[in-house]
Amino acid sequence: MTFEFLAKDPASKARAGVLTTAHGTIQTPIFMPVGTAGTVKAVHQRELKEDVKAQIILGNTYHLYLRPGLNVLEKAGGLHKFNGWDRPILTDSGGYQVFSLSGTRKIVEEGVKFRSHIDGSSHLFTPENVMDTQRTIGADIIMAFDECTPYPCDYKYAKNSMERTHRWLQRCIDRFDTTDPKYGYEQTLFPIVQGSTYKDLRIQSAETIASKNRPGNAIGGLSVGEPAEMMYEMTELVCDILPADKPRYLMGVGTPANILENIALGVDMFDCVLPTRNARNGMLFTTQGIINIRNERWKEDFSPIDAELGGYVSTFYSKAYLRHLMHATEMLGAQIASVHNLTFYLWLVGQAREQIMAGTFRAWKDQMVKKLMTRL
Ligand code: PRF
Repeated sequence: MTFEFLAKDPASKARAGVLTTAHGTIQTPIFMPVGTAGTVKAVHQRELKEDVKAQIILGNTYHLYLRPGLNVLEKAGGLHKFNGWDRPILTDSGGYQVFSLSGTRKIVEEGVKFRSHIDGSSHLFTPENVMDTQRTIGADIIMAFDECTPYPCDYKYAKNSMERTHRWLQRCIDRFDTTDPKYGYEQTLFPIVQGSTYKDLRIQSAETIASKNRPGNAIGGLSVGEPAEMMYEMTELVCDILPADKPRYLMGVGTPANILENIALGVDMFDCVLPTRNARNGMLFTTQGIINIRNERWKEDFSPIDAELGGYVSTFYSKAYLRHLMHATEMLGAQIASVHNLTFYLWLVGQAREQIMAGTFRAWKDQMVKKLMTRL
């Protein structure tokens, strides 16, 4: 994997680049739609390519390991072959889902013992077997096995957890570097910075992660309930330490405003369930601001969902029709809303990239943040 640095905004720390993987290139900054169980919920692959213009999607180790399971994925020839997505894929390690989803779990030095949220069966994730699992899934970018601390988190717990995450990282690296890809193309391992909201821990973690000298780095443990200003403070601190010539991925972030603010601090890659999850509840992100399509206000509004955004679903379908579908709990409602929100997110990072290339990002960002977070 290579990262070509193309431009830096003069008035912020925003950067534009190109990431090249075995399944194609990614123009950064980028948003990656979340496809937890090998599918971006309610959006099929052709729409992802042609309407959303997604360049890379996420998969999840925890979900894919439990269902359909490694035997099926291996027989399919990996996730790309299984789900028909031939562009880049990134898999999260399960180091987050195991904490947020599984019922009972126990952290030991060896790894995490947990029960499946599907059938209650017992499992153990270790740094080693999580690397092996991600080799079997076959994602282009795979993530280290970490612990995402909750917020708030006391200092002592955050420190112990971070130190364990660092020990786990070394075990991930040792395993990854002594195993081969299963399907003949290169995979890349990203380590993850932790350290909760403590500056000294974040500095220590960023320095440790930077010293591993991997082709890309991630920032975890943020957007877990802390105030946005605190997240930005941590992101800036960490970005200033992580190498400038490698991509930086901020995990699980966020709102359109969060994304623009973090781009301004030097982040290149984002993922979040927000555009798809909120779409299913009727919350739409548009070029004019945020709307709840279920509101009475849109009952007889036959204008396009978002004429300025363009794209097929956002211009073809009206607000009134989408409102009706949502109220009738028709599946098409969730589909249209999901494609729309993802199209908006990809449009937003594409605009950010153009503004960075033109050297005008900072001023554009400041006015966009206000506009996008207006509730209509
Ligand atoms: N670690 C991993 N995945 C994650 C996170 C993390 O800290 C977050 C935090 N926002 C989202 N997804 N492995």
